[in-house]
Amino acid sequence: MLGTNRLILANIWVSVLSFGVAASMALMQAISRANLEVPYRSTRMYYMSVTAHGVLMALVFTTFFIMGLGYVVAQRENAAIKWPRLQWFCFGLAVLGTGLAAWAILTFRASVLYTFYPPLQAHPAFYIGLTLVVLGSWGWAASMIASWREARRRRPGMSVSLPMHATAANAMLWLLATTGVAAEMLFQLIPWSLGLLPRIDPLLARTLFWFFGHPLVYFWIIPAYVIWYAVAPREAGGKLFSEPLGRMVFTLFLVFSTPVGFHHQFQDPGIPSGWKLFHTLNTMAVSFPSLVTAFTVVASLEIAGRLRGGQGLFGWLRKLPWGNPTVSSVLLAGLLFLLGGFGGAVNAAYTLNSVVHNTAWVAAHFHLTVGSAAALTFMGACYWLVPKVSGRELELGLLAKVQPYLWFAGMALFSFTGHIAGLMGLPRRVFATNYGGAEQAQMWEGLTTVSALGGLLLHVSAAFFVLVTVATMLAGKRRTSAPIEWAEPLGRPEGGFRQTIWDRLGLWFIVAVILVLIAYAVPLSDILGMERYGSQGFRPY
Ligand code: HAS
Ligand code: CU
Repeated sequence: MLGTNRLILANIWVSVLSFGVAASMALMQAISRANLEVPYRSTRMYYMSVTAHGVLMALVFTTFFIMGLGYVVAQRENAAIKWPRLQWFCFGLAVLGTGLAAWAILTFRASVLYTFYPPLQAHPAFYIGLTLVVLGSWGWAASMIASWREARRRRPGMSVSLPMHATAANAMLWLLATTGVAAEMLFQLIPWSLGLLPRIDPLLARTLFWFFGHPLVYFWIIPAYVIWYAVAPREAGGKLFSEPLGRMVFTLFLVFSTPVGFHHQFQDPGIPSGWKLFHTLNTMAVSFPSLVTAFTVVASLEIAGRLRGGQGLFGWLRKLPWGNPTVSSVLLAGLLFLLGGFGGAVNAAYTLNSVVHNTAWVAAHFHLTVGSAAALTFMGACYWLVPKVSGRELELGLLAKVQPYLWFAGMALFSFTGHIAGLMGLPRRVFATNYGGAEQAQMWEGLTTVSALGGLLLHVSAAFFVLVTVATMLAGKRRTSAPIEWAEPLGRPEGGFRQTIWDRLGLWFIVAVILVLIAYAVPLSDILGMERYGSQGFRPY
């Protein structure tokens, strides 16, 4: 097996196993939603399991999959990845970090949820572990940018492939975004958890966190879009409707993803509302590339349906290969994301945010976005990718076929009810959604029970996914490994597309940095200039 394929598979292994642990942790949350009285159900267990679920899903499963996919893209582009030894070292670092953080969480030393807001305090191993994961991912990002540069050198004046462009944009976005969380870790959380700093400023920490936390969501969605643009249309038998539009989309993500963090802090004091408005406007700007994506990807799928003989306004929909799990994952992920994106626009409006902030609505929103648009796409991508890089046939194909539909049904039950209960005022992250039988809580009890039922379907779906990928990697029938091919764009000139302004990622990176400075310099210096008292650490569970 090629060395790079081994590295890709190693990343997928960590990703899939973390996903498995994270999914089983959610059982506690489902039980809590249904308010079932079972032994082992306690606040301590609940907050540990929410933390494990959030950290392993949102930060570990995604990051390792994304790194694996990045190597696939770079290898396809240049026949080799940059600095393979360094990449193995970074992989080791990230695995070590994951191990440290997981140890701290699973031994009840870090029940601080995946946002790790102080003054909740975790064991230093948690913060140090996550910092190592970020350090490892920096090595990956550097390798992606170097691959992109090499591809440009090899064919001067010509565009690199769309997936390479997207991956390089994502790597740059990641380097910019993670400076925020690195600063929070190094100057605040780590010294404070070690006892070197007696107090911590929660507002500063939250601001640095969301400087990172919002671009993080685009770090997740960009690789999913790579699958939507470059894999799904081909798997469905069609063509990419417009590659130039795709190129613009990924560049715009690089520019607008970071200067928006205050849309998570609308309700925080200490940040002037004018700056919050500026972040809202940027949030509108960063939604635009997703609207373009909805158009381009659906148009590409329509081409596929028509090439397969679909007629009329909607006839092409029925002709799509709904039984191909990679394609159905993308279709279903996209359907869920339509609603998730709509919810995002609600979140981003200052006044509406005051209704939904910190309610079950938000958890419902992000299960449609990261939990569906990204996660379901990644699962579907594994069914396409793992056989190709492992040189083995997909095992348990029937489970793979049903898995996306189970996810869709589970997520629909979970999220639709979550949105409604959130509007009624059900807070997020509560141990007992019935508040011990309180009267007000009775109005959403039916909804939380349905949402727990959705959780059950999600568990079955998650188990199917883990079974299929693990069985394929371990026991799939050997075959010759197949090459990776991207969807053919409509209207590609002989020899490929020439570079345009959207290809100049270095330039756009500078624009992104300037926007970030405008969005953050004044409010951050205000925060630092205020009289600050800070808080001691709390470990309630
Ligand atoms: Fe969000 C909170 C605003 C997108 C993730 N978001 C969160 C949190 C997470 C998250 C994890 O403004 C919770 C953080 C926490 O723990 O506190 N979000 C937005 C907006 C967008 C958005 C405006 N979010 C995402 C994406 C995420 C994600 C993407 C992860 C991957 N979000 C917010 C705000 C908050 C927030 C506030 C704070 C709330 C609070 O108060 O705490 C937009 O980017 C969305 C644009 C998307 C669209 C949809 C386009 C539709 C497409 C589908 C095409 C269909 C296809 C299918 C392909 C406009 C592209 C075709 C099928 C056929 C059958 C034909
Ligand atoms: Cu955000």
